[in-house]
Amino acid sequence: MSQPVRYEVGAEMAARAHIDRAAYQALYRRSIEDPSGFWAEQAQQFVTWSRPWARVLDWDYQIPRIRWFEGAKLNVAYNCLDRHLASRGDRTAILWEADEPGETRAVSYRELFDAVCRFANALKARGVGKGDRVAIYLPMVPEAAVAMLACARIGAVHSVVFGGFSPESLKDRILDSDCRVVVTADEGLRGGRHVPLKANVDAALLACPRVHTVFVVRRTGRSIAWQAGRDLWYHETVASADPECPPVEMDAEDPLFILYTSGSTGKPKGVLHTSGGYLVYAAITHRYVFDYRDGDIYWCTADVGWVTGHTYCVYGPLCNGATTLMFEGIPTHPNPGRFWEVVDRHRVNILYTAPTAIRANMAQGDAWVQKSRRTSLRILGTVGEPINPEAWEWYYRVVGDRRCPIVDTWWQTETGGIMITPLPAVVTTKPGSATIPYPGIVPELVDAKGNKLEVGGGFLTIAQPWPGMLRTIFGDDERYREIYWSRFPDRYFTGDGAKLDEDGYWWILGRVDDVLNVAGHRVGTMEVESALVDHPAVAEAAVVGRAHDLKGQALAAFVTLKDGQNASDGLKDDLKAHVTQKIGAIARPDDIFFSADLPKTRSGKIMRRLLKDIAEGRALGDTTTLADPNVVSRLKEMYEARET
Ligand code: 7RM
Repeated sequence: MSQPVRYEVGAEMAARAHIDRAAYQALYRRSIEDPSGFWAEQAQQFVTWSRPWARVLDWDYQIPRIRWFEGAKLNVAYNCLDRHLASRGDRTAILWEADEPGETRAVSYRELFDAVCRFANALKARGVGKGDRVAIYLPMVPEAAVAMLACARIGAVHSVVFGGFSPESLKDRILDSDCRVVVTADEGLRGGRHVPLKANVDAALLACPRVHTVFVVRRTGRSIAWQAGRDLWYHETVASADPECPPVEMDAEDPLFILYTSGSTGKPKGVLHTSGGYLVYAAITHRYVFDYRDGDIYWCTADVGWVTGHTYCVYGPLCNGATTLMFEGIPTHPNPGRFWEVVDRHRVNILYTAPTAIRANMAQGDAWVQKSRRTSLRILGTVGEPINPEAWEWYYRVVGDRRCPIVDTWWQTETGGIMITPLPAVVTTKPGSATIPYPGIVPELVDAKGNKLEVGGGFLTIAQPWPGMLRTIFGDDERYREIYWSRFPDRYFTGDGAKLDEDGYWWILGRVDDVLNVAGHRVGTMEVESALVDHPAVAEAAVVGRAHDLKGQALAAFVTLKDGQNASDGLKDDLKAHVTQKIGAIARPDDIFFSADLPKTRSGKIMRRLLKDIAEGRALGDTTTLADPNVVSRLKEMYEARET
């Protein structure tokens, strides 16, 4: 194979960055030889603690139980707000760009502090205290950050639910973590379309009798249903709330948030993160991976409903006193030049986005990018799925004008922050590779038996604990142990396959479990299958991913109907709408294919691997274990003859 293209670190970058090559090598070595010393130093430097820790790390992977900075006390909101007031109270904390171009709001650290204190008091007035869970179902508006930080201030645990999820998904998440309070908006606004958030909450709450309070942010002002006693306007509550709210002193290991993510069963997992370790990890990675410099305008395009929005729109940047740009809209509204217009309008220095957005922009042609100047840009980042080298090159050449290093950052909801990534002044990049581990991170490649491999393909595991790691799955310690710690003893299993090349560079290949990555979002095949079989016409369903130019993966569903049901295009649309209604539009199948039989093993297991071969138009793999090998060859013929 020919050597992949490489991009060397630029001279200017090497001369000015926080961490250069020599510093990285020293830091990485130290982090491995003396992890406790290394992490203690990072924790000291980036976070203000009200009481020091007795022990840096207490790790027992038999249980498994991981405790970082044991005995230490802090408050996350204090770290993101109060301590910045004296030095940068008037600096913009959140720079908001609305869905409508040019409609902007700059919220200073002082204003954000004031809003957080008031809203924290409003939560307290409704009985919310330390350890209580609060659901946040908001669009990309500054109030989302206010609500998260208000929870952190009083020790409540937030569970942000992406605004694109259906009432049913919202209901499941509210019930799973027993949230009693919900924060939402009248509507969301995305690409000019109104999203009925409050109506969705109303529908979800029909099945959540313990929710007693709904705070409603007024975003569009359209009329909504109102339940007196339960529903409260956010703006009215905040205006009349007491502005004094001392931060609650929290233990380093007290929970900060729960965030639901897809796994290989039908039920999403409530990934639990705690306070001290998560904040340290969010802050250090934000500073060094993006080479964040004081005064930079930093823009992460992720929604706060995903972990990237938590760590790199809110906690990392605010802990570092940065200006974080929050964008409500979408890349194509009102035209495909929107991202670049926003970059120029706000003089963005650091842009962090996803391969799916890069490919969508690329598909519109270079002219939309070239209308803008982009001279402010210094660093470009990507996250969410493997980036194909063509999209990487385009991002580098057209968006960054060959001036800006690209950081391709691999991480997960579970890891809390970036794990494998180039540092912009350290690593020669190879398009498509997430390159090397962040200091303190020890990724190891193993084969199916758990033997460590030095090079080649295998499973990606992490051999040492790190402060940002998840602590459990909310309410289900056993599932946590089973999913992450049982497959390979003594290691965290990521669920990803990867390749390690001769230079020690990591190439992430994608999930090895039944989790798909659609446009950078995790979707469990089982979740979609459960939604399909929930439809009265469906007997059985199998969902697989197939390659898709823009979204990375698309969902293909093979469906067997109940006796007496007729396959029709109308039913296909109906099933797609059903999945959208059950889970949300991100899980809507692209293809639905009706089939009288599905390929199964003799023990009755559906062989999704073969369905994937069919959906991707490949030759069929091994069919010898099938109960009836004819089923699959017939299916393949019919699939290929289908009308699309
Ligand atoms: C941050 C986030 C996690 C899964 C992960 C991978 C895939 C993420 C990259 C990537 C290749 C990357 N959290 N993934 N980043 N694959 N290169 N730079 O996305 O929990 O929603 O998804 O996403 O499969 O396991 S997530």
